[in-house]
Amino acid sequence: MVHTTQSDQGPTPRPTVPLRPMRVTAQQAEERAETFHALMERRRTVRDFDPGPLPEGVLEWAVRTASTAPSGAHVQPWRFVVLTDPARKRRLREAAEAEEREFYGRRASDEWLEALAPLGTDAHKPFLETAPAVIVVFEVHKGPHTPRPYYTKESVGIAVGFLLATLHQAGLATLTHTPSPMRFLNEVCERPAEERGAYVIPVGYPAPGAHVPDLRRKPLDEVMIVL
Ligand code: IYR
Repeated sequence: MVHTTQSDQGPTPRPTVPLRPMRVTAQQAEERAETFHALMERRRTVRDFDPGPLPEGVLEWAVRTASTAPSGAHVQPWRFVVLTDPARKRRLREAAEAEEREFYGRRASDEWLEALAPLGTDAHKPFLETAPAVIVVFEVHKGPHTPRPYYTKESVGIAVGFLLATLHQAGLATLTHTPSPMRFLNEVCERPAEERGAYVIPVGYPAPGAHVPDLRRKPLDEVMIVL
């Protein structure tokens, strides 16, 4: 049954449906939070991919899950373009590397390059071809057939968080790559002007023996302030 909520002078009533609350005991709540943390704690950004294929259906589930993210005015201002064709991935790599050569050679400040040094990144982006799939995430801005979004960056960022978490728990590795500027992504992905590339995310199994930077996560008492 569809209900409506109405206050005295509030806005026009809208149809509502009963919430299906997730009921867990206090003990289960902590256990589940801790278990999820143990899973997420093992997520790492990976730059060395095994070219082997992805299990069927996982990308679809991951995009469905990403698309459950909250968004400003529920506009859902995201598109996830999946590239698997080698020729297309090559075009993506070539265009991204052209921008990255500019970035590392000219645009980046010394301060920025210094901050990146521990990650060992440079203008070479072989993973854009090695990874069996690359998901290019677009923000959808106002256009002839699309409404004006609100909090676009926040909404798409949250959706990408859901995407990365889902792929990780499915055993797949990802890299959150952000070539800049990203206009070339419209052409490579055949998307209209109102869509703007925001993330390039290679997805695959990590290459056997893959290494990652020796990083530490900040301790809780540094990132959480309880008042
Ligand atoms: N987009 C460049 C540079 C880069 C920037 C940041 I901030 C990083 O955390 C990593 C890389 C690149 O992808 O190499």
